Amino acid sequence: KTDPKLVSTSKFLSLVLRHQPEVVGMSLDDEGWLDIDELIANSNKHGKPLTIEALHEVVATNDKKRFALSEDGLRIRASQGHSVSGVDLKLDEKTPPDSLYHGTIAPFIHSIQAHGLQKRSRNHVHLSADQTTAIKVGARRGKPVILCVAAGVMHQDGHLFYLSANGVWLVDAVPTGYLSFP
Ligand code: HQG
Repeated sequence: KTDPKLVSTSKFLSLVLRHQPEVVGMSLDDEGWLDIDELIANSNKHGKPLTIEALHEVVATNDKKRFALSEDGLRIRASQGHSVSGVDLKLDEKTPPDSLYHGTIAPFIHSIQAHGLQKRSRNHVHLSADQTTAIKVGARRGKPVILCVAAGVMHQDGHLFYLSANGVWLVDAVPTGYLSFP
């Protein structure tokens, strides 16, 4: 159902817009944007064929709506998932639902119990609004284990929550006291 060419374009855009814009000789601006014309020119220059049509098709059809265009349609960015430091998406903080979920795998549980959820290589810890999504996130790594986060209480205690344009909840960390383990 998913066209392999679009998947490969999506993976390439994830690499450039979240992790390594330097592979096409570019750097993200403070809010994570790249100019689309420059991105296409630089990608082609670096041997990564990218067309405006493929880019727009990925933005429109991507299963997780990973990428967003600026209002004027001239720039593109990833909606979440960055590891590039210094990117501030300027999301408004938002009151989360009482419970959010995090999908992980059993080998990480001991460390998560000790240290809470940490952002590791990314700029935020990613939380899901529903368990089905969390199961998919965990299943990327193995047999999923779903943790419940007491997000409402955590928010009342002063922790800031952000909701990405594609519906992923982002926090700086989840201390272990707010986690329930299965
Ligand atoms: C784990 C995908 C040990 C954490 C998904 C996770 C998501 C710890 C891994 C997005 C830990 C980090 C993000 C601790 C956290 N000790 N392990 N103290 N704290 N971990 O990929 O949430 O398809 O950075 O459980 O759908 O798995 O890329 O985060 O397993 O939205 O668009 O460390 O990536 O989206 O892994 O996934 P990640 P994630 P995309």
